[in-house]
Amino acid sequence: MSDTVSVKTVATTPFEGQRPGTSGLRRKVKVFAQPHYLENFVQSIFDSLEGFAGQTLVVGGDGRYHNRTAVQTILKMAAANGFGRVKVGQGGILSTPAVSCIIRKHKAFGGIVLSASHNPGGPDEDFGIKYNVSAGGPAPEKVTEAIYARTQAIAEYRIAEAPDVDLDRLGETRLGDMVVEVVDPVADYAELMETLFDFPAIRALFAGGFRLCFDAMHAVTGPYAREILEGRLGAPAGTVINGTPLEDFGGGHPDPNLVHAHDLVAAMESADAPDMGAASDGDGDRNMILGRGIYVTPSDSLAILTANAPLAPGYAGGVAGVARSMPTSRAADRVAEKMGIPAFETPTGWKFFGTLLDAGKVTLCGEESFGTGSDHVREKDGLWAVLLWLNVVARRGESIAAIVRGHWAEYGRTYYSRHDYEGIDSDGADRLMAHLRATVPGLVGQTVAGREVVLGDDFAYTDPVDGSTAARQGIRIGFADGARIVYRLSGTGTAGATLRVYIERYEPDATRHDLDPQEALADLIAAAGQLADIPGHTGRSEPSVIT
Ligand code: VG1
Ligand code: CO
Repeated sequence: MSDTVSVKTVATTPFEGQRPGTSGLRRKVKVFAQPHYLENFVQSIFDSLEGFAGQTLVVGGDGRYHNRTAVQTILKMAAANGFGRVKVGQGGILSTPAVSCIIRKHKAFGGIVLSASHNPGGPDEDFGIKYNVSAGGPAPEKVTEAIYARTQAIAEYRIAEAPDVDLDRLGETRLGDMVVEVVDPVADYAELMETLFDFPAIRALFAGGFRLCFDAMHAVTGPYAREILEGRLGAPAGTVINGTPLEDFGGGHPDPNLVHAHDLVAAMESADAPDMGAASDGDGDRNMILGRGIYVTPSDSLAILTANAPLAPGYAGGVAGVARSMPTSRAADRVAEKMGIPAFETPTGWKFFGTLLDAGKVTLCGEESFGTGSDHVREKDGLWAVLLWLNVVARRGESIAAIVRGHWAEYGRTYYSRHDYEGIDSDGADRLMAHLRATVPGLVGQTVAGREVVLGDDFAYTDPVDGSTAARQGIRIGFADGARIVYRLSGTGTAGATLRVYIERYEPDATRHDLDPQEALADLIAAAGQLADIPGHTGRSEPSVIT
């Protein structure tokens, strides 16, 4: 290290429970702000990696409360640990897909994403940190487990003693021997989007009067959406609402669903509703798509985008395969079957798609939790999904509702809903899962909700590329007619437990494609509650969020 900056080695002791969940380590800000808490985790990341001396690290976050403080700490620790360069987004801001894009484009060693995604932000709310590998995706479990093991043995960390870096001024400065490069958060990402989509066709769509309302929910996608939609594609000013990132997301949950994206839902229900509505989450990797008078479930969105992706220049060569997380509906499988391409079922969390994408086995991936993405990066990507939908609408010349209904008519409709029971008691949640684990295998061959049970297990996964395994990924009940009930506990929450119940059924008959999903699934929903004794284990008779 240069003589102007000295490195301090700080003695520390382990914190309990620094095990990354579905997507990194997420805790209350007050937990992260404790002395040494963030430092221990960051040093544990570095201690678990090899060969990064002189290499580039990408750092950025969704701009939530504590983001800037954490970025400064990470910069000083990266310098003290021997990185050669850090690319950091201006203001400490980078969306999750932009981090992935920048890592790949500039062949960085890896990246650190600061986000608790869809969880609220602010001094009393949530913060998070995640490590991404050189392919641009979330670290696989063998890496996150090594990081966790290190957190349990850590005795010291290294940090440069230096003044804070000016994160608002673009360009290069030095922190000891390390270069800090403050980059435009949007530029590389926007350039990538231009290579994937038919920008002239989308520009013509907007020029012809097509109206979109994009709700950035006061989170990270505001600057990206403004530049790409209103800037490069010529959508009218005001297309992007809630477009300035705020540290507390305006007090809301930056979760793009019908419950939390209320400004968007109000716009879509108004007399003068736009043609399309969309929203993204805290860190910009989720998306919700609405048409006039229609809500596109994320599972349907994956299926429809798989069928239509070749309309976009980036996918004109075809789709190699599609992957979905286990609780995501099987709508995409039906498209894959018809297209003659493979379909994969993985555990929940984008980290499980990485090997399939790297091996070229799949082009598109998706999760029921408003996550869609492709091989262009190694994260799910909210704005990418919006642009692909715009590309499809522009090229087909049909409304979103017509595209969705046409898809159902061709492939059948998969009625789908997720019921979340948030903030329940952890012990009760564990008992509920133990009860299911013990009883569900015995249901096979029995009749439940008028259907024969053909599958009852706790999902275990073997990665078809590298052979790694993951057990206990969720209870599955499968029926002879294709219906399913799935139960799992959230791995992203920071208080108590959250039970997620996923219910689906297939309806091939086009005369029955206009039911309310809650009604269409009513018998399965009732069975799901009884089989798990949800009221008995959670004390709740109703879910807190239905999507
Ligand atoms: C949730 C979703 C999962 C998603 C994860 C991270 O996890 O269900 O599909 O990958 O969030 O998304 P869980 O364990 O709470 O069900 V994000 O947008 O928070 O990075
Ligand atoms: Co997210």
